[in-house]
Amino acid sequence: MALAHKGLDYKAVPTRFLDVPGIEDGASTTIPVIRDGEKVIADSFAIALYLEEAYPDRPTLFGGSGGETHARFIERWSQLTVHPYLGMTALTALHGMQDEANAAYFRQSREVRYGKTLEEVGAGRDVGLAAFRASLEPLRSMLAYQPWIGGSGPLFADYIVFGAFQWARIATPYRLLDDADPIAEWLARCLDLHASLGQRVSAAA
Ligand SMILES: N[C@@H](CCC(=O)N[C@@H](CS)C(=O)NCC(=O)O)C(=O)O
Repeated sequence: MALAHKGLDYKAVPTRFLDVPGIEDGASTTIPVIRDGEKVIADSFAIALYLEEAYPDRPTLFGGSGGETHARFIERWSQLTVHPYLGMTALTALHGMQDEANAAYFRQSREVRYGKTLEEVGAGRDVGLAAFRASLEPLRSMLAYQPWIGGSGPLFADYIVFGAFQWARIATPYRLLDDADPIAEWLARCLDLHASLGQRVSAAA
């Protein structure tokens, strides 16, 4: 979304978990990683900061230095509040999408991270749904003031949270939000951005 926002051409390389350590001579233990000429950058936020600095004449991803620091708050909120529950809904489905070797790696690494089996993690999703929806209230009530986290148009902060929901959307059909929820409407707007880029990956059935 950040690359599309900047209007940059790119080639995407889908990568399996076990292939991540081999990317760009071991540049990172996680994806995304981008190469731009001689530059290799890992981590979504670092990539967005790099794009902002390298392509200042393209549409801004942050709207200035205050936007960069505020976006870090959104990123921390997304990772610490939004991601854990989305992971709970999506883990077993993500496991089911892997080949044998990647499934074994995914199970082992995630079970260590969560301290439970994947099935035990997933079993908490119905019980946790109402609390998850309530935890999104700051975003929901913000949408009564402005259509995007970025204000009148989307910024990287929108893509951070959208990316988390997109991860769940392509993994599981589990209904995270009520259709009438303003957050569901905002997600639909995100899916329409940049020639409906987000819709090029189908929702899980
Ligand atoms: N905060 C990082 C998180 C990246 C991340 O966790 N990536 C996962 C996949 S989406 C990964 O590469 N995991 C590798 C592994 O589990 O071995 C970012 O946004 O770039």
